[in-house]
Amino acid sequence: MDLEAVSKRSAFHAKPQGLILQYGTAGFRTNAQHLDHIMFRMGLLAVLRSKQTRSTIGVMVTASHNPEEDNGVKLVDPLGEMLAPSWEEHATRLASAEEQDLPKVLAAIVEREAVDPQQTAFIVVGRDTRPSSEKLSQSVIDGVTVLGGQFHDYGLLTTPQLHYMVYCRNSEGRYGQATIEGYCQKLSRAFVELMKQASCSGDGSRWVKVDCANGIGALKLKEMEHYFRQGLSVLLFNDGTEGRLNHLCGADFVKSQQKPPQGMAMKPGDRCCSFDGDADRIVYYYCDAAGRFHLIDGDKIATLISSFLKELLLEIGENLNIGVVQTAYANGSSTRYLEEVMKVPVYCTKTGVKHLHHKAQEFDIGVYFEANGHGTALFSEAVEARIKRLAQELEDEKGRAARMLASFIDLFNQAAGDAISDMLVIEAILALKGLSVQQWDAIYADLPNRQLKVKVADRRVISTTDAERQAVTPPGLQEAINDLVKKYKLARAFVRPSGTEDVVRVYAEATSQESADTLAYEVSLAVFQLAGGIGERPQP
Ligand code: G16
Repeated sequence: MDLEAVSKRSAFHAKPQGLILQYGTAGFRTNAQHLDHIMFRMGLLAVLRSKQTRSTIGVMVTASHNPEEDNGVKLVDPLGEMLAPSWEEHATRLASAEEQDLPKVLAAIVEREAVDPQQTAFIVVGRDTRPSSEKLSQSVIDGVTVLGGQFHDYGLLTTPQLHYMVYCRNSEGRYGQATIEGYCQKLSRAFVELMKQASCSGDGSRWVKVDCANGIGALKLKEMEHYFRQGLSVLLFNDGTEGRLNHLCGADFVKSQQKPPQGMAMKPGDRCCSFDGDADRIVYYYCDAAGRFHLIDGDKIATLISSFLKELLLEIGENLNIGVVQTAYANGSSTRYLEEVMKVPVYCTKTGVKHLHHKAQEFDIGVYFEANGHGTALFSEAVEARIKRLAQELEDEKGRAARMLASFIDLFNQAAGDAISDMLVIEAILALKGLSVQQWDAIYADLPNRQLKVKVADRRVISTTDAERQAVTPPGLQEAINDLVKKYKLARAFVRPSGTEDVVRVYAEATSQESADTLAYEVSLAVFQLAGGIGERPQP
């Protein structure tokens, strides 16, 4: 490894003195102007990770739900998963090294991880539609090539498509073909197969309205729709031809504001959904006859999916162990419904798909969703093989259920939460069960809730425990939250520093919207006062 060449090349991607960024919930994220050196260095790190694992590693340039002027980067590990935690630490160290220390930090990672410098490296790169993404992905490639790595640049991709490509390449094609064509065909074939089984919807008359957040999801749906048109038509809104990315639209806006995106024509009862900026999250919604907006978030998606999978297993006669994984943001009603009515074990992890994904891998079938609509279902290799065998062997109703489950296994993107794949899964389940969006929504009633953001000087002053449900520091904050929560019936609240934005997030839940709103405001004020709030004080 020619560390001198790295130093020379790095001068073209010089780190601004003193700028320290951390590998957060989903990689590095900040204003795109500050990211050139990070991109170059993540190209370097991807090469080391690829050499160490002797596998293809992915690098995705995106800031997902963040505003258009931000950008970000994350590395994708061999099975399409998020980067291993010990390597996140290397990433932060590498990103923080001043120019003159870069060779030393690289050499330390090589030694610590026993990287064989002679080993070849292969990196795949993808990017979202942000104006800054193309140039930043070139900086990644610069980092890859200076360390002698080979690469394939997929150009514009959704984040989950890049995860899929990495998984395909490292499974020697067992998971699928590592091309856009392969992705479209695998998912569409499974979807169309399922729609043939739906009595009233296999005739091509089914449609759904999709808000694409003015992002990559629009391009990729347009590219893919002819593959599945037989089963579903998609009417695209916020497709990027006019508005700004994630501005007043997209899954994050709809979930956090609990209102429809701008730019979508919604009639009462229309089934609508929103993707986020890189199409790894999805939420559904509709308006009732009185014009009232109803949100169907990741918790209800998890409930629909896990109950349907359970029904299929019952029909096949297979007793497999299904678990659902959520985070502290999961609505209390969803957890109660899953545990008490559906009798499915529910686990809570820290925010971040990486945490949920690993927990979900512990089950035969693990369904994980964050309330914000980020999630998927995972099937163990043994379960996948068994179901696919049963699909061929069994006859009658049992065989039909096994074949449907086999198709669902192919339809889920098991590398990462994927808005396109999840939308097709949801549409297939609704069609097969003959459920309207209102009937789905009525499975249980969400507890009213509110999410707010508070600006503080340094959000790292807040640390948490118990899957982020309790604040450990600063002193007195958790006691203050406890006292506030006590004032309301069946209420709960927590705070945590965001890993993707420079804010502290506040969540409150109560039996009425008014109580949830007031509690969220009061907790925000406590954060502002005890954790060094800056700027405008939270307003009621
Ligand atoms: C990312 C992560 C999600 C997480 C979200 C918000 O989503 O992949 O798991 O829920 O950030 O994280 P935080 O609250 O720490 O800011 P995305 O869609 O932006 O990639």
